[in-house]
Amino acid sequence: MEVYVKSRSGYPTVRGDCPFSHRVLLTITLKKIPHQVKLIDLKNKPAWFVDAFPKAEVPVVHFPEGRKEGPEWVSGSDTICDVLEKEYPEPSLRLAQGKEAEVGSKIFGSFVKFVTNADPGKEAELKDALLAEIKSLDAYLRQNEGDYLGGARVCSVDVALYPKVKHVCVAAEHYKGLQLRKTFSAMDAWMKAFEESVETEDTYYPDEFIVEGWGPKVGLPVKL
Ligand SMILES: N[C@@H](CCC(=O)N[C@@H](CS)C(=O)NCC(=O)O)C(=O)O
Repeated sequence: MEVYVKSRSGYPTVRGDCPFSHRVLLTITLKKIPHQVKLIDLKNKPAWFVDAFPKAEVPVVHFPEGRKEGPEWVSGSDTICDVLEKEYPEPSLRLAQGKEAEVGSKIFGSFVKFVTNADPGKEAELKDALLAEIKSLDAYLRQNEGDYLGGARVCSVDVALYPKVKHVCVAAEHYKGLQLRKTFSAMDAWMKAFEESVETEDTYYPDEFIVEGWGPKVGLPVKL
């Protein structure tokens, strides 16, 4: 299986900072699925990629000949992770309880609105909206038993949310001066557990990649 992910901004041969690609790589790594990583430079997309995928977004996965279901290209992290869960059910990343399904689901959208805001009159309102979402995640984790959103074992919601929350924490500190991990300690403990037990060299990228990636978008409303 080939996995196409974002390269580092300005470094086409280095794996980059896309939270959706990160989610797929985490899923593949947890499930120990044999794969090859291929990089796409989003500033210089190959013609075949743009022709094949109208949205021209990563991640994209290519299942080769020899797969039981046949060769196939699959795009979109939701669809990719659903297919991987079905075809590689062990270890299971299915939700443990169900109540964790929607936890933190509005954080990334609130963050994008805040970090790309160009209107000083809206700054406080957008900051408060993001803080309210983070506070709600922190409160959930505080009353939760176990290191992860569904309890003792990591599930697909942790794997989808952690990469986004990492972006939020790193970029909000660098560009907006918010120290979210220091303020929200239950969220910080969840992130530390994830970093120590789930993240590996094959999935990790340094904070500076995130800072570089968001730089051109800060204060510049963009459709993501
Ligand atoms: N809904 C998609 C979103 C993927 C996405 O937005 N990827 C970004 C990189 S982080 C992308 O490829 N953007 C295209 C571009 O920047 O041209 C998914 O879940 O996979």
